Amino acid sequence: MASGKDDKSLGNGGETHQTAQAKGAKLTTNLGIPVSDNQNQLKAGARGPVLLEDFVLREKIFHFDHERIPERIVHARGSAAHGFFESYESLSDLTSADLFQRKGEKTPVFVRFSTVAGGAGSIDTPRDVRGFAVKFYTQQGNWDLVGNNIPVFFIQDAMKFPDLVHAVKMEADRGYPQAASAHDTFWDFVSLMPESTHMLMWAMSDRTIPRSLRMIEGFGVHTFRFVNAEGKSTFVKFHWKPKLGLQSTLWDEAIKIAGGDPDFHRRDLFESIDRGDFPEWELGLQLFDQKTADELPFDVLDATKIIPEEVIPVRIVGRLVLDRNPDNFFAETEQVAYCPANIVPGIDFTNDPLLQGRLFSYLDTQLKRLGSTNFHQIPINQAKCPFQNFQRDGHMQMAVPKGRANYEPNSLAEVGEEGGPRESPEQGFKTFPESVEGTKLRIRPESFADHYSQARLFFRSLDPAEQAHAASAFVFELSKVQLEHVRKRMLANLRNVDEELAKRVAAGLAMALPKASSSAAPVQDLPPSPALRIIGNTKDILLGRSVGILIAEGSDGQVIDTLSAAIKKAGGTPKLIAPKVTVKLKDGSSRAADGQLQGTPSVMVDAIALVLTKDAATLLTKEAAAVQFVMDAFGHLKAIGHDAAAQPLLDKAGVEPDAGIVPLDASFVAAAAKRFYAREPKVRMLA
Ligand code: HDE
Repeated sequence: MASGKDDKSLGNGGETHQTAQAKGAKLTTNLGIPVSDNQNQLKAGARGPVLLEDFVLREKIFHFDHERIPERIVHARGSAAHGFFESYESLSDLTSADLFQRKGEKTPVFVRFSTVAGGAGSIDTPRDVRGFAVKFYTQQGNWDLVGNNIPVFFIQDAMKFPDLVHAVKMEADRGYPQAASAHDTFWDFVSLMPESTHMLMWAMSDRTIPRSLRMIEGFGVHTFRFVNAEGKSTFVKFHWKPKLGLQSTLWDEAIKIAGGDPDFHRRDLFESIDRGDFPEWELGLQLFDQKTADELPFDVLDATKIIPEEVIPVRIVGRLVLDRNPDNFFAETEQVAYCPANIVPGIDFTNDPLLQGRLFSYLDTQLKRLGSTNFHQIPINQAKCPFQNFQRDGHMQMAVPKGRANYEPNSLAEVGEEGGPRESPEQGFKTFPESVEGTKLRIRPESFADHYSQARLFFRSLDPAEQAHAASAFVFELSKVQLEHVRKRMLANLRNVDEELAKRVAAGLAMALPKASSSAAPVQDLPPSPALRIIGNTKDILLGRSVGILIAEGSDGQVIDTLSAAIKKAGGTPKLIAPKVTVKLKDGSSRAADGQLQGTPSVMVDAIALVLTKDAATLLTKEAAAVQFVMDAFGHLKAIGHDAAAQPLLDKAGVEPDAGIVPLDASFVAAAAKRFYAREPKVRMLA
């Protein structure tokens, strides 16, 4: 009988066999034999051959040779953190799920964010969907809400998933591009799959180039069910709303971040938790019954569709706080095994054909990656409530079940032996008894046929600046597509979305507009949903943001300190950036910089301030990194705080005055949280 243990022993590396971190601990082999020399192999003579009997060497190299496990076929690149979910209220009228029964109840979670297409070592900022996977360790078992930062998906039926993933990943013959959808095979596939059009609109929007993982929304995507104690079912769609609001980068910025810091998001997440700025989201629910589902213009089982928040409002029911970094990346972030089929009593699936395929897939992938059916015993995957059954043995069995009872029913209790656990009709998981009947067939329902109306809804809901970014993203991606007929086919599809968009993309590609592709269902004009915008759902707060203060020899320490204090007071993080790691200030004192200019481009921060003497500003006009620092901040629509002394550098960088170019006073602190989208036409020719 396996049994769960208390919190302390789970997922936090607390109870491993290794006590290696203990101060003064002796280095040993895996079997506890003390090691006398960790520098040299056992040799026959100082310059002689190595001896086979060197079991210390053999064990060390053997273990090292097997350190890697297969990376995830998708979502390989990820970063994770521990935290908790706290319920704001009891939802017992809607669900019997234990975690939602009591106001203030805290449930431990482990959350992993990821990109989809790139390998484990790929960059953090490609244009890509972000995974948002939450494992709730509830008192009735683990519930995994394995979602994305986009509420829809590319395909409607799991049958197409391997094709989609093959198409987007590196091309089969050449092994590139890594972590990029801008290539022939991806666009070939999606242009042949009109159902992907809605998701493509999201993928080409700024949603896929987030500023921080702390500033993305999360979505369960599929329609799920809540089931209450009386067995009543309510449909539910899950939303995560970031406390810091939404914020994206600009494409040019995302590319430059990739060069400046390929670990940008991972570092940002780790450092924010490390300094106590705990990332936080609120859980929102869209709740509806069968009658409402029947009245909606789309099928709620179709994962390429949203229900606009304006149609069914999002009810906020709790918060998710990430307050602890993993102790060990491999043991936790790499070995965590999410599975949409991990569900708890009170929550249930629907017949969404994409969800149904996922329920099947994840267990397979975990077995392949983790190598044993006992992967649920790995601390990060283990339930934090008691668990017991008659499953036994298998590779890497860590539990030592006692007694004779490994089958049920049994009557061993009658002779005073342990009989083992029994099923519980009252508390056990019960599937919602939806009545189902039908002919076996392979078919897509008629109700899934409209592939363009919501793509149009999404595009028309965006702020004009976001529309321009999306149009330009299509131009960028399709300009990397060498197959002319694929570009044409995509343009033909876009004509069904929005004629203006199609024209802009065609113009950007210098192509003629082809005839619109045929549409399986008439395209409807739906009312726009402002909730889909990023601009407008951004929070202009410095909390969670950082400001780069460029200093150099002779800078005024007092100005630096006052500014830093004001930034900190507003919740932001000041970062001193200087041509050399230590700077001699005006009063002769030395100041250590947080980053050296060459290695800390302004894409690393949300706004910049120039605290320079006129001489330093003049000297820096000859330093490309300094000019680029200012030029990029301007080009990426960030606030620039300065005084008159910095003018030579501003002039060299082509900075023109606007609402975001401000003096080094309170107006800078207010401006530093914002992006100045009105500046964009001055710096960039968008489609
Ligand atoms: Fe996944 N997906 N997926 N997916 N998915 C995996 O499982 C799969 C889908 C998502 O941080 C894999 O452990 C199929 C939708 C996330 O560890 C694999 C289908 C959504 C993660 C798999 C989908 C997701 C995965 C690869 C179509 C958003 C990362 C490694 C039916 C709602 C979890 C793994 C983590 C991971 C299969 C579609 C989200 C292969 C077959 C839709 C966030 O099992």
